[in-house]
Amino acid sequence: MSELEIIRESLLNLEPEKLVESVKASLAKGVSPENIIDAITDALRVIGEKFERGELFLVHLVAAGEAAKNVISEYIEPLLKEKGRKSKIGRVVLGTVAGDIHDIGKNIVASMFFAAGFDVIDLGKDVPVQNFIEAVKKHKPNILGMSALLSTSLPAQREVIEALKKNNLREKVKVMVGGAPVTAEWAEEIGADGYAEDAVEAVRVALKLLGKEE
Ligand code: B1M
Repeated sequence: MSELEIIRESLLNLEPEKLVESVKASLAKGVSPENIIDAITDALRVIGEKFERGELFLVHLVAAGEAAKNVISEYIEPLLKEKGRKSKIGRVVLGTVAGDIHDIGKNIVASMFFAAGFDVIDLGKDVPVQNFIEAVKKHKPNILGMSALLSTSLPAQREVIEALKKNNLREKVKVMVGGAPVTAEWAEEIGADGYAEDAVEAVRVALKLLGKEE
């Protein structure tokens, strides 16, 4: 079994200690943090599907989420942040929208933005519409990023964009959206400026929106 398969299996079997060991072993062998994230994301997707089919329960979803979040925040995010922090490029305000407590992907995106040279103001998860607005007023970011993982929380991305318009802030900031159920079509429909499928693409899109492509 390859290193990445062991990572995937440890998470699928809900074995947090084995997951940590396999991530450490993979890093020691030179496997890239990005490939490790992909393996973890894939296992989480499968766990989510099993949960949907009633083959796993909420307790399993919680355990898998915690195991993934712990190993990523302890061993992967520091590496992403270290990776050649570039010169200051802009400021991003980021958060998971109201009603949604999924933050693993949002945290990865935050680390990638940081590594690319952005100042990152992370508002956390379950962020009310008004908090995004206040943060845009206070921090004057170049980019406002919103993550959503639930079909029920997706509309909150639209609500934030509408609130930006009401507060005459829409033209002052580029809006990016992401998260598993988000699509380019959805981003266009709600009037976002950019959408990205993963964290690497998120940085690419942000740089493009600011006219700073590498
Ligand atoms: Co939840 N959950 N969950 N969950 N959970 C999903 C999302 C689900 C798809 C599982 C399923 O049924 N298949 C499903 C949603 C179904 C739907 O709405 N269509 C679901 C459900 C139903 C729920 C609950 C309602 C369950 C319940 O209570 N009955 C509940 C909701 C709680 C709430 O938010 N109010 C819930 C709770 C949880 C846990 C707390 C247990 C845990 C989250 C822990 C945490 O985040 N701290 C959890 C988990 C772990 C998942 C799955 C299994 C994994 C999510 C994840 O972390 N993926 C998930 C299944 C799935 O996603 N397929 C599921 C890995 C992560 C790296 O990917 O977040 O997509 P992702 O981020 C990526 C990209 O999307 C992108 O880049 C990231 C990195 O590459 N990206 C952006 C993300 N944000 C971006 C922003 C950008 C650009 C790109 O620009 C700004």
